[in-house]
Amino acid sequence: PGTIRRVDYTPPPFLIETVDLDVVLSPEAANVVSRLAVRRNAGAASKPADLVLDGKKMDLVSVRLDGRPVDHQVTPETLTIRGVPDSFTLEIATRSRPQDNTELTGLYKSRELFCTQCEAEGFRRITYFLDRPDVMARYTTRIVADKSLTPVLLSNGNLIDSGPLDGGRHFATWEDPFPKPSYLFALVAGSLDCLEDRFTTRSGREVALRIYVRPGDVPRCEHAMESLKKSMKWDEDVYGLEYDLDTFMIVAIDDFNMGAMENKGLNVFNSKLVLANPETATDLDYHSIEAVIGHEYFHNWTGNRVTCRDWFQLSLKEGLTVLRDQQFSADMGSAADARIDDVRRLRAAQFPEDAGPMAHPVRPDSYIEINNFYTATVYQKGAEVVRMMHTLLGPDRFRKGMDLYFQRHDGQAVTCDDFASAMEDSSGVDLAQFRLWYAQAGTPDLKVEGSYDAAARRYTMTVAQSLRPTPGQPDKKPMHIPLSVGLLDGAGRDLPLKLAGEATAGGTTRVLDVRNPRDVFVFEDVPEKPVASLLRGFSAPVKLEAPRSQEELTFLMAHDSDPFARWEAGQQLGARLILDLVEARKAGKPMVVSDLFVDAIRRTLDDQRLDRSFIADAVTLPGLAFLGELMPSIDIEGLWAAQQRVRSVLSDQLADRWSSVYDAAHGSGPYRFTPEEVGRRRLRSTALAYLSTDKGEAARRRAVEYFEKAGNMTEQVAGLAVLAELGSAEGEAALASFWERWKGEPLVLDKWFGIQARTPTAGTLERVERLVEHPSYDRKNPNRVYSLVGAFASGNPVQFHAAGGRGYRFLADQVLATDKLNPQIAARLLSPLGSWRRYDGERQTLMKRELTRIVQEKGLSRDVYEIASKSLS
Ligand code: BAL
Ligand code: ZN
Repeated sequence: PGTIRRVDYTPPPFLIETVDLDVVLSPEAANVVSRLAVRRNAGAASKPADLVLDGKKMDLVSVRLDGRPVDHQVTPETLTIRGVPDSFTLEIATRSRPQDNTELTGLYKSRELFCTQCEAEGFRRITYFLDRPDVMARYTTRIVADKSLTPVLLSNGNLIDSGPLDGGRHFATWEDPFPKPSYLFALVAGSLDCLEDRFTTRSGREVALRIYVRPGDVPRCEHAMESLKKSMKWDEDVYGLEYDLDTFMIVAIDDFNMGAMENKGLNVFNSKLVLANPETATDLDYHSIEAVIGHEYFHNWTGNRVTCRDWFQLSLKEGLTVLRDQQFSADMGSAADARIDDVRRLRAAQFPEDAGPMAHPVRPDSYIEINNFYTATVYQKGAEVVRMMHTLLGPDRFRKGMDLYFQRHDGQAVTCDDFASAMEDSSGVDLAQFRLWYAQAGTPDLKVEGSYDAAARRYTMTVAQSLRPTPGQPDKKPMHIPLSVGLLDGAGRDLPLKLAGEATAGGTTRVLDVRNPRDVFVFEDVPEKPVASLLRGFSAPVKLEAPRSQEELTFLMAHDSDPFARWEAGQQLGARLILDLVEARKAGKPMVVSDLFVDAIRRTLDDQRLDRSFIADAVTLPGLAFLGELMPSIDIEGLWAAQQRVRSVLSDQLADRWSSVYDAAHGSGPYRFTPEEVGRRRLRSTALAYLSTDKGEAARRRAVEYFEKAGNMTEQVAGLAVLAELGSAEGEAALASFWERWKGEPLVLDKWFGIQARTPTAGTLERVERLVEHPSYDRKNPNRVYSLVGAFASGNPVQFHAAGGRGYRFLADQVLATDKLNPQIAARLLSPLGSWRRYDGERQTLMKRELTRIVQEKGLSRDVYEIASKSLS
């Protein structure tokens, strides 16, 4: 398969002004007639005689130019119209079979529902088109279908006509007044119920809000609707951005490759990100629904009104929109928890990606299959890049930059550079060096050292940066890194900060501009030797190394005024301890957990000033993915043994604390999704997990009681996970009763599969192998595949990497089987095998063997081929 390169971009030779679609749906086929108003693009470099359209996996029925037959040629991926004039109308009729489309891209069926997914290149499976984001057209869509089988007919924009037709059929015509790229086209048709509400924008537009779901699911849409209204209000308040159509629709679909999709006026969602009630959804589900409803809604401006010139610019809309959804979540709940969450996610998924064979810049330089670039780098690191601009400019100038961006580019398809220019031009801040964040892959290493000169009352901070080579980028330039810092006095108070050359001190947190391989910052009038608080708020996506004693970290854990840095000090302390234990274990020495660490956790649990959510974050040990990144070669067995050892010591030595926390965090009354209640449940579940570490009789009884008395899904799955890990008869009984109760609820059943797949104890792989054969396992349903195979390979490193390589073989088998149905999902499942270089020699051999087996498979998709071959190279 060929490689597409960013530098080869050229403007489209033709533009399409309007698209009139006639879509006739029946159980046998979808017949589409598309009328395109085409003209040459005056801005194009060349003037080709022929028009080449994209298209695949459908039958061409007819093609006419200005009403007449025309010379044309079809290949598996193109339709070429020979000798076209400067301006013309093209009418193309095609036919496809949505019911056979298991790739879930283009037009397909999810159960009895017709739906579409066009990003990135799905529209070309519906009709022949210039399927690229810089071709923006106005769409009118007429849908015809059987009225009783398919009562609801939806597309983008406003409904302008509808009515009955002969033969029991009916039609609906939708018109979207905003020019859009084809990837934002959507169509949904089927039997759906609807929750309806209204929102009045601040300029007085009355917007009808509709959430469509399968019959019977309307009562589970309240939270999604509330989240939507909050998102609409928030975007007006924070960014001055209003909604622009008379209706905003969301449809929940059971079979969906992504989380959700921001189609203009008609968002299509994975049902797990819409449906919620306390009995079936967890706090995490509630939170994700709010965040993703926000994310897709915010795309209306950052993505839809201003879109991407080409797919290399994907982070233009995704990085920015993730930042916006992160800001929204921070404003809706606890900002500290939200930030800790962002960083955890970044470290667990993006840092390993940046250190692996698929490492790519936030704005990639090349791809074989664009669907493989909907990555943590483009999304999460992309958000960090925009956040750093926010940090460098400050909130007011950042907002001015956003205003200028919309003023300049509304209705256009633009680049990441255009975004940076708007920020630069509105603020006067030079972002020339900063733009390297878009171009260079890899996570920078930052080494920070401090020294205090008592006589001169001066504190000197030396910062050294480096960036390792990544595939295709052997040499790197120094980056512009905003490093947010503070200095604490002996009582733990923030000192006022005055940098050398400044007349007076200003503020207690400063953002240092790190720009060189080595930078020195001098703070003056420092009255005593301070403790430095570094990378406050995680001001840059870097790996920080600073020689700080355990005492200093414990001090920061207790006193830092920046909640992120406070949490981070505990994580660093925990990580250092666990890594030391891994070394001790390797050397055959006992794994001794320092009292200092136990005391620090005890103090955190006793600290009355902290909210429960923060305490739960702070007493949760660093995850295995994060820890693995800190090792030259990942010793997964050692990490697991060391982490378990620390857990067990904390469990024993703080048993009274866990018990009292567990008892005190007992809830009453109906479920409420508030920060306080979420924090209470989290802390209680965390305490339960610590209390269950010894697997004793009392622990088992407590866990059973917690599970059985759970008044909501959050507590039920927390209890089930603990019981599953305990194993024993209680674990099996809980799994069986959970199954019995929830076998009719697919989204809850996903949790049942997921908990079993993530259980880190021996025997899990055998269980997962059995579950693949379970009557409820469905390889065609992405949620189910992720909940079992994805959860095992990506969420259970201990068992996936168990000696012998059986986990690797299992994954490769599943990837190959899934690839025949849905290449996008298969490619995503595959990524854990790409980390083979990070493991010992024996595991390397075993992982490479499976990758090689995959690459050699006949008929492999482009998606899987790209990941597997790049992983091996
Ligand atoms: N655009 C694909 C789904 C999302 O990021 O919103
Ligand atoms: Zn997005």
